[in-house]
Amino acid sequence: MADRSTRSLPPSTPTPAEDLLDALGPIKGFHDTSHLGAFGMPSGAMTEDMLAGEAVASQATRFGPLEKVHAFWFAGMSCDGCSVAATGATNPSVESMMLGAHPGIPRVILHHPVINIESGPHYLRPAEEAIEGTLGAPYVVILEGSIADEVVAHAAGGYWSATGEEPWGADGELRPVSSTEWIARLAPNAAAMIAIGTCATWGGVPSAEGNPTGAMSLMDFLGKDYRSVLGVPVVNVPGCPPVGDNFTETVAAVLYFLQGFGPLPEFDELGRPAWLFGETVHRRCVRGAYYEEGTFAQEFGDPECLVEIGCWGPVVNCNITSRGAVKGIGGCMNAGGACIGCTMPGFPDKFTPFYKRPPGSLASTTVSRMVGSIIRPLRKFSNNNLNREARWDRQGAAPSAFSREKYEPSPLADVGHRFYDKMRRASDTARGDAAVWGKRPDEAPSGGRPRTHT
Ligand code: FSX
Repeated sequence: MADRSTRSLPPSTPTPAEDLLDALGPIKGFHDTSHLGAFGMPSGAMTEDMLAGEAVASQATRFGPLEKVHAFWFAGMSCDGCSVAATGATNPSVESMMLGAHPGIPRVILHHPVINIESGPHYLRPAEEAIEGTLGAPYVVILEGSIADEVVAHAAGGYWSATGEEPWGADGELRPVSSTEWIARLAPNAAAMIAIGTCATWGGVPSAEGNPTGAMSLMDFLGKDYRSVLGVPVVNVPGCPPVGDNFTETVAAVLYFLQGFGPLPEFDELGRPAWLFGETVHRRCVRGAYYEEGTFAQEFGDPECLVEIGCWGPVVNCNITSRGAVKGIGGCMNAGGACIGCTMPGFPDKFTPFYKRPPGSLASTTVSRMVGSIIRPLRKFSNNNLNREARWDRQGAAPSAFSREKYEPSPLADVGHRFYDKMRRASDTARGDAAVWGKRPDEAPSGGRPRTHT
């Protein structure tokens, strides 16, 4: 059973993590790796040892007591898209953190089932040492995918998702150890627990209405009173999949804190990095101005605002429009996709049916259309004038071979432009009795014919 004394505020009712450990009972010992051999080359070699010679973290660059921090990556109910997103991150990259290439950040010893070269019991050994308290360095735990209710599966003699086997069955036989169980056993002594992706942060797709797994988030599993040994609540980096840089940047910020090199970064009330999720998609959307002018895409491929074909961006917290997907490039609305709210706790149930107009958007798009019908022609009117150099106004012609027929403004538009220009210059403290329309006197170019209309 878990040592509940490590929890700073024991809850009055058991958390799902405590329920699971109660159901499973205590650990019955670990593999004896001395008899296991290499398990097939090179599975016995450790990634940590292989990279040690290349790592650049040193006393001079780490600026703190920690030379390394272990990061245990587990997958619950997931599609592994979070692993793809994280390994595609560029700023910082997973590789650079594994090499300790960032001054102030300790070297990250990543234990990832896809990335590492060791396998089988050799792969599990560091996690066993973390549980035993013999790892010799602090560790963080990263979860992708949601937590399945393994109490239900265990009672039926099975499991939902597992990482490796341990001799914890009856009479010491090997039993698959669920990712959920690893999480429950490692959480009490972790330096930080980090959920990556919407499945791990809120429950996501595996917890949608009708699922049989009882899937839940890491926060739901550990309970609201959970704190790491350094007092950090569960950190959440949502998105389905998340932006890779959002994850690695958050990990880097937490590592700076663990190193004592910086404060704990600012998280919002749900444990999201506040600097990444404080704005809505719409506020930084490349299509936002179309909304303001009341023009909307009617089918995919149209350039305008996507609200009427199912975009929830105005009410979704996400930075995909400003950060892009990978290396600042791509991202849903930038590439023509409507926002389906994948970063939000209400996803997916509160956003279905996908690609249908959100009902609440009707009022705002109607108002936007009304205002836009006035604003658009006025802006077009000014835009026409501003696309003309003042000399061309005087000459009455733009010297471009691309000029369209009737490029010159009509007499009525010309009067309007003159009137607008007077308004503009009313606040010009340097104005004088300019003879030349559109320029201040001291800037008037010489030459040119007076403007005439023919
Ligand atoms: Fe979930 Fe992660 Fe969505 Fe997939 O592993 S956040 S289903 S994109 O990738 O867990």
